[in-house]
Amino acid sequence: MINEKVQDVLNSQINKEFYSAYLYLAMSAYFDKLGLYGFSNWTKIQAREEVEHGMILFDYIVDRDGTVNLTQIDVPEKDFKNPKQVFEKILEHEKFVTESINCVAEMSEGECDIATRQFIDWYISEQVEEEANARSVIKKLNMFGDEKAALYHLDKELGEREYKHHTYEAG
Ligand code: OFO
Repeated sequence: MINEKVQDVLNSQINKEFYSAYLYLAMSAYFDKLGLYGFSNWTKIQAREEVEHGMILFDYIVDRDGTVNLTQIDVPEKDFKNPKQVFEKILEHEKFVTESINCVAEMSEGECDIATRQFIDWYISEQVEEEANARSVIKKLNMFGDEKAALYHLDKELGEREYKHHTYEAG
């Protein structure tokens, strides 16, 4: 059985992860329209990872004999100014998700739910990686400015990202 307050924050985290997937998909569609298929690939793969993050939380609640409570997912923003603005928004969003994950950690610790406290460690590390990834693209975009050739190369680089499957297994 899982503590009810912890279950609530985990359920709300599921919603945030699926919203993240929606947001990345909206960004991917924006890049497709610009013909930046590498940027589109990168954000589409990130969307798949976000679905996975949501599903890992889902499976964890089930394993703890809790109740999954799915709620409405907000409509993501879809009008963006340029690639750099998209990555600034990604960084801003991931910082928000990091804070939310920190709250799950704090809540599980406060409620002496050590299993959840341990479980959430993977998400804490994942957030460090996601913020760093967004920062690294922003730095490159800052360096290149509006240079078309550089954007072309970065698009190629982001097109090389491959999907990595993560799962959660109890025990
Ligand atoms: Fe699930 O890490 Fe991004 O939002």
